[in-house]
Amino acid sequence: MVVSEQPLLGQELKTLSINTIRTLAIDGVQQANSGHPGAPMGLAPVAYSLWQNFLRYDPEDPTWPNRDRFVLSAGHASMLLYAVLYLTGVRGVSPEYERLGDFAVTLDDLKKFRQLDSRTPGHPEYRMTAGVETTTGPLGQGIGNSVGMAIAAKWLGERYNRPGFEIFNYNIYSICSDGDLMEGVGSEAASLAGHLKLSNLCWIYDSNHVTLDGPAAWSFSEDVGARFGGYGWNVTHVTDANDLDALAKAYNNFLHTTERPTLIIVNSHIGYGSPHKQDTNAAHGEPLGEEEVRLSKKFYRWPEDAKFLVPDGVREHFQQGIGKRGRELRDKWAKLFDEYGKKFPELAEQINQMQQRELPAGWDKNLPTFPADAKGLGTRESGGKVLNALAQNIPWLIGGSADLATSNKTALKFEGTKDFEAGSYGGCNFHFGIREHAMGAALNGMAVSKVRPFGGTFFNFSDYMRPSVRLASLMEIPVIYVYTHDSIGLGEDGPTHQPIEQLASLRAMPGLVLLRPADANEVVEAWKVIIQLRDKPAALVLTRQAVPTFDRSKYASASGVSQGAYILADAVDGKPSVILMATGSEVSLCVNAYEQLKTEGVKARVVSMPSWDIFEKQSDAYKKQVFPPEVTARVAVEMASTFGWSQYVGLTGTVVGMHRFGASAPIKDLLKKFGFTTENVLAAAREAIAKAKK
Ligand SMILES: Cc1ncc(C[n+]2csc(CCOP(=O)(O)OP(=O)(O)O)c2C)c(N)n1
Ligand SMILES: [Mg+2]
Repeated sequence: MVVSEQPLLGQELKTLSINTIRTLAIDGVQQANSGHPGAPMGLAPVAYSLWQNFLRYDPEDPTWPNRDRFVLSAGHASMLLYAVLYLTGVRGVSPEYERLGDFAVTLDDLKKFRQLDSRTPGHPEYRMTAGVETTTGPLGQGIGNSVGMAIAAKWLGERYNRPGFEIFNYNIYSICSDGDLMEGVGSEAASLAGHLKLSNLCWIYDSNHVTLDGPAAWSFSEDVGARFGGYGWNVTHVTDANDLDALAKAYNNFLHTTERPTLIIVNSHIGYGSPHKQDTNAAHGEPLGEEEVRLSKKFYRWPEDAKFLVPDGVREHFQQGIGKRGRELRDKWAKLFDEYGKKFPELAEQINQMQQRELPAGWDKNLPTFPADAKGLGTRESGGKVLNALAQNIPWLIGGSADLATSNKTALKFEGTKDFEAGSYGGCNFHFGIREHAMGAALNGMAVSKVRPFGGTFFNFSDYMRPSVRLASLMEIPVIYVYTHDSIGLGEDGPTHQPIEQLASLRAMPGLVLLRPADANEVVEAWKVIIQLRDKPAALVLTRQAVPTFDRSKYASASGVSQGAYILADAVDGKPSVILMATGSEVSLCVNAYEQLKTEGVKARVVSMPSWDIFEKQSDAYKKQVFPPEVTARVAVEMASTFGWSQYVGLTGTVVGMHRFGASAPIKDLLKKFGFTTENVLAAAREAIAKAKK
């Protein structure tokens, strides 16, 4: 290697810019004394070429709806993104998606990498830093999200573009690492993207032959190109990450590819410029150390002692490139959208509402109400009816199922509905296939694209997508999960399909709104709550089996659902000697027990409790009204793990729940075996009353 004695001199602006990204990453990690410098050092030219010469993105407005999306799926390389956001001068945005005057990332933020309350957290976080399109870090999720973004872009284009008015034609780029491609969710997502022929999607695979523990060859030896070829992707190679011409050729190749997503396999050297690490392939998820920082900077012909150095001309260089191109593109688009608004006011209005996460006027018209019916219907059935009514009113409420639409009742069936499929992207019915995890990741990508996505599967298989649900909660995005077959009540499919601990575990997830309605009219109310959420994902947990539709002239209105828990039936004087509480299908057992107790002159109260998390947000006064502290005789009934119920039944209360996995049998046998009968609830109630009297 040739090392000049004259730092910075003679470097072309592009080299200078690339080395600025590298050294900012090095210094940020070193200062934080934690993080991954190696990947940004290797990938700097890849990001530089993309942002400076290809990305259709205006740093002045990171919320421009038709911007190209950049997803750093290898979230551990976050300093790469932060350095680029700083150097390109991306503007700040408020959590309400309003543009701010300040910058998304300042030099000061780079110095505060990984510090409390900084805008440069360890891994990129959506809503925390403008320009971060989605939260990444858990490998595989970012590329999974990118598929959802590509889906949304195709859908928006087909739904809203008109001849001469290409309002949506943006592309999605994602940098991914060995880890991203090893993770199952990445494979599911790639398979789905290939199937859907998402030509607007480009993954840039950083093939650096190393992972955290050592050489990638220790655990990864497949032919990635052949694999993606098999998925139906366009696969191209760049043999040296530092070859800007080859990178440009590859990006152009992507731009000219139709009917297939593109994978660009880039061979790179992790920690490029840091001779020590390169030679040893040593562990790299740590700062370089002062000595190696110097050596690397020497290699880049950088002043060895300079820290966070941004040479004159670098930021201006980015302004001349992406800044100028982006501004022109956005200006042109703004004029086009103005014209579009005049010609197609209704469509423009929809786009604007979507961008603000507003609901169209009349979103709740024609919602069904269900008459009292002792036999009733499965909440999945009523759920499907409400969903269909809502989707008719909200054109961007779109989604599907992981191959269980018939069971989940998530298919949209009103006049004019179509499937979303390869080559025909305007449909509202999505077929995610048996890929729950990729569905979860794609739903997140769709949600950050501002459509309102829903996805269904059996409740038990929420486990298969849980990492994506968790990220939706962390990102505060309003994804909707329709989980049916919510208990042992699903019957014959048996314990492999019967959820037990899923309610408890999802209730433990911060920010997720979970609703398990008791009857058809609670389903209507639950959907009303969910559809009005703007910054929270929601899980709607529904039965397979029929549940009675309560007579609301006799019992309280289902509107109580909006408070999370409400008194459905009460003692005449409002002073019960026992409280029976339940969610979902078990509420009717409590109602039966209540009616029986009433005939015996025992004063009971039934609390229907579809959502713990919503109830927890109510005032103390309301909570005490529902659960008066002096009433200690309490019984909870839920066909699930009892974990957590003690906070409502108290130390002396009883929980009729599941303490083991279920079994394969007809529902009536299961209910009997596991004690979900009116008799058993009655016995528990009597016992609770007796205990409280002692
Ligand atoms: C799901 C998940 N598992 C584990 C990790 C921890 N982790 C961070 S980076 C990394 C692997 C790094 O290898 P690679 O993906 O090739 O990235 P590179 O180091 O080459 O940039 C791991 C295991 C993670 N971020 N996400
Ligand atoms: Mg690697």
